[in-house]
Amino acid sequence: MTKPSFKSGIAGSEITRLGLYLRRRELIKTGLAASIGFGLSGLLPYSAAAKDTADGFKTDEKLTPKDSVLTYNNFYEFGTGKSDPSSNSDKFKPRPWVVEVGGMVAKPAKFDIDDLIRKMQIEERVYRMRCVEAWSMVIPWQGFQLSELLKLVEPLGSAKYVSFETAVRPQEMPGISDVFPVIDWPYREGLRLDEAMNPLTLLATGLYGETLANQNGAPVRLVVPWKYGFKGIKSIIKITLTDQQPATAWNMQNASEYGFYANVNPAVDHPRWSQRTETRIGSGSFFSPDRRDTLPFNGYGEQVAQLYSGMNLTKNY
Ligand SMILES: Nc1nc2c(c(=O)[nH]1)N[C@H]1C(S)=C(S)[C@@H](COP(=O)(O)O)O[C@H]1N2
Ligand SMILES: [Mo]
Repeated sequence: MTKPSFKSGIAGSEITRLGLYLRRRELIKTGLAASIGFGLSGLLPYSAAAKDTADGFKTDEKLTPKDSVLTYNNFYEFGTGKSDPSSNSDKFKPRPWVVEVGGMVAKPAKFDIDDLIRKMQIEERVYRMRCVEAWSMVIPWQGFQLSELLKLVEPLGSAKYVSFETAVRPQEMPGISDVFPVIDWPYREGLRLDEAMNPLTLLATGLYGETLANQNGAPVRLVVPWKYGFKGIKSIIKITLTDQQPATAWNMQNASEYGFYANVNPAVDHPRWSQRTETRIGSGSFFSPDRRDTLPFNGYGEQVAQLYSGMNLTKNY
């Protein structure tokens, strides 16, 4: 790799930037990003080629600072505090890692995560993320469409839903051994098959151009930008196609507060707080928080509203 020069004027640095971007994509593909990622991120401020696009894959909204994305997390396997996942996940070993995909499919298979990353088209998606706790972020993810993985295993006509499970490793995940666990492990999630096949639905393997950190769900996690953050199950080991609506961790924990659909919906309050507005993390200040109106389907209505036509979204929250 040649050392880029930033002294060659605007045109030159733009070319360098594009070169780095393409090179970084290559590195992400070959799984080398972790080992030299710090070098790249030291060279220039991360700049995603972000534009608001008709397909919803990009947005030109300001990115949430990487530091916030890495330290303000929900990942109860490592504790319930926002800083617990970044503080307590250093023992977690995201490699080697196998994802098992089975159930109602013609070709069940076990995929080594690095084989999968080499095989799939790794893309960058800049998504707005909205947590059920009324905060939000804008994150540049790298990953591949869940639909591409599901196509490999050939879902049967009888399959209607997809269920997901997180690894359970008490030795590596200290929160699992909490005396009064909030979640009945393993953490589980589910989607309807058409939601899973929607092009917005991503399996993320990186963010900010670097291999996914443990606290963000290494080595592979779900990202569904029109749903509340808890649908984005982390550190996935198992994906199962079924004809029954899957049990989900938060619905099992408290069904009146967390539904199966969990579509971002400002018109339906959580029983204990409003969902009408959200606080954007990493922008604004304590005295003047960046508070905004929450949009139906988190602003992705154009892409996904038709999945729910005729459904009562107050009942199916
Ligand atoms: N396995 C697992 N996945 C999980 C969670 C969890 O506790 N365990 N928390 C969810 C919640 S509530 C949110 S908001 C997102 C947060 O993702 P982030 O920390 O990468 O922003 O992860 C989701 N995925
Ligand atoms: Mo969340």
